[in-house]
Amino acid sequence: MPPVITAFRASPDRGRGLARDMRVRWALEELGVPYEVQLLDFTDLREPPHLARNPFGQIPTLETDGVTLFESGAIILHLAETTPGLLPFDPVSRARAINWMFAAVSTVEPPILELQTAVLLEGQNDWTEERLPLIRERIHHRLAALAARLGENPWIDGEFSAGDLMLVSVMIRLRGHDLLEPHANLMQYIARAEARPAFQRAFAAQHAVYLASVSLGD
Ligand code: GTB
Repeated sequence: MPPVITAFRASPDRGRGLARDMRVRWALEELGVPYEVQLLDFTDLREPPHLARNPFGQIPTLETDGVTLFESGAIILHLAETTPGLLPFDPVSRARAINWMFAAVSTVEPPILELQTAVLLEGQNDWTEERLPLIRERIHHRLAALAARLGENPWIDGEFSAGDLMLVSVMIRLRGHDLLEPHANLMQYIARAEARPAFQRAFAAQHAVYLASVSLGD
């Protein structure tokens, strides 16, 4: 049986590839693993069948070969460890690629999420105006460090790996915030990743789900 992932039936990002099923779909496409998608409504997230998959009631999850996982990083690490294609075989290079996966979710992504929370969920508060420059500064520091390390290399550490997949997945959420623009090499890095056929297939698949939800009047 193919792996099954969960995703929103009607993603609030309107099919822009910002929900985290996108990164899992991308990894599966890179690895050439066929998969199925179980679409969930927001009400399904809090129901026992989904809470059994993820106690926090979030997407994405992965069910494969008797294991059920949540956390996009853990899912992609598991996929990359069980199917060759996203992690180098050499143990040192492999450890470094995994290092970048963790850097993406625990060092680069948190201030980006803070920005999205401040703008989308807490934008009505009178302190938002004061807080935004501080958050933007934190993101700027992370991006500057990443840009310096990337330099003119095509990928962050050798061949394209799950580390690049995760880094790009967190940075694409910065579109429209003018924070990537000072770093031409990061913009090129993201464009290079998005041009990959696997990214394109994953993007098209999640976008098709959104279009179907709109045509059903969701
Ligand atoms: N750390 C977990 C992981 O990496 O898998 C976080 C998972 C997560 O936040 N999932 C979100 C979710 O299920 C969807 S992706 N939220 C429902 C809930 O918590 O009740 C987050 C997301 C949502 C919306 C947009 N958007 O509209 O742009 C982008 C991203």
